[in-house]
Amino acid sequence: MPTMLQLLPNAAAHAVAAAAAAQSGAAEPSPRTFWMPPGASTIAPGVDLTLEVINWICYAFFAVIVALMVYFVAKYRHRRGERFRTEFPHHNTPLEIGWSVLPTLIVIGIFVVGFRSYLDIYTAPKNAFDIKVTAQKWGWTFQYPNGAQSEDLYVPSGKPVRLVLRSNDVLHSLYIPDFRVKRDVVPGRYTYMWFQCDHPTGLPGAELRDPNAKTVSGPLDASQRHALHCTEYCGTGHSKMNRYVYVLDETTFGEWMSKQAQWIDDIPEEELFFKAGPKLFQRCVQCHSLDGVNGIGPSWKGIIDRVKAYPMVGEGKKYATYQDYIRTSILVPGDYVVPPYANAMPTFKGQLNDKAIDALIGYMEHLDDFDPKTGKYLKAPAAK
Ligand code: HEC
Ligand SMILES: [Cu+2]
Repeated sequence: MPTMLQLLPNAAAHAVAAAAAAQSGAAEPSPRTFWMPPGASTIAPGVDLTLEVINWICYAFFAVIVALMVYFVAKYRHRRGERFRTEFPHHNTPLEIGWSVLPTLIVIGIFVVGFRSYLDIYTAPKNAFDIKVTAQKWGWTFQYPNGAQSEDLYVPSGKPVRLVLRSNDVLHSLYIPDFRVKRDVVPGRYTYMWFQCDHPTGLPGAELRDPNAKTVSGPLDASQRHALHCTEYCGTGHSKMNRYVYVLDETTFGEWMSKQAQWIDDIPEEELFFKAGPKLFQRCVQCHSLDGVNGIGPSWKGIIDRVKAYPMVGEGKKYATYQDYIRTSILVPGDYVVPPYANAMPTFKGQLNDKAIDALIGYMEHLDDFDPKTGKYLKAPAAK
């Protein structure tokens, strides 16, 4: 544990780091301090400086007050045979002005230091790279401009990144301690957060990329990647919302993003329905359920049998097969609007390719194999 004297240089170091970052525009991660994990974003030095300044004001007052208190206790202690030595004091104008003015000045100082980083933190630069974040019991979905999706967060280094946050259910809160950013994720409203990290962490190790891996193990990148947490208790699975942030240099990030957009291409045809199905269903779950409860759209429970019985489905009819009908429902939802629902389904044309649609149809055909509440595959070896 560092002593008070070791802590002293932190404030100076942070001030230097803040100034350097402001000048060069490129910030190396700042080292771990007694209170804070390493600071890896461009705003980290400012946040840390604010904290150090406030802390040191507190240490100083603590020392002065405790020292005076001990001194007075000794000096004015009751001695044997002695009556009160002095009158009770009543009024002291210089003292009273002093203890009003001094704290006011200090608080104004804290405000100035704090407000400057506050402005940095709240206004995203115009050229920021947008990533959509959906919080849901109990996980995160990060969506990139090219349609790629991930469960850990991947960001490009050296440019501002803006996260557009929304929740599918309850209050969550996204916190990346190393970046010194935290924002509530509120159902029914968008919130925003931005940061810039100039220091790439690299891609996770092979184990981490295995989508079936239950645990994240291996020392490959543990020292580099940044932790990401939900910091709003959101139910029993709250702790499952701990993930990682990987910062990639621009080329690697571009490659990663295009590869990620094609994740489904690597899945063999016969494994599609259980490997891709639950993941794709996350795009439908706001409106469709698996358990028979109708929402904005009809539940998928029993959907195949229901659809097969439609009068316009069958050989020689408008839709030759039920697969045809479902495919059209996904690409051109208005082609047939199921009564009594509104034509409220967005088209997934350009977002779901043939393979993804096959995966979804396979999913609907095998609904008995999935948990009707969570949509998770029940036969998966790693399911429990
Ligand atoms: C914003 C809400 C919404 C989302 C998201 C949504 N749907 Fe729908 N869906 C509806 C509504 C409303 C209907 C009924 C009206 C209609 O037929 O267009 C419907 C109908 C359907 C039908 C026809 C069901 C039947 O019983 O005939 C299928 C199939 C379907 N959706 C598939 C999907 C798939 C697959 C996804 C995700 C990739 C999805 N939907 C996402 C709202 C939604
Ligand atoms: Cu949460």
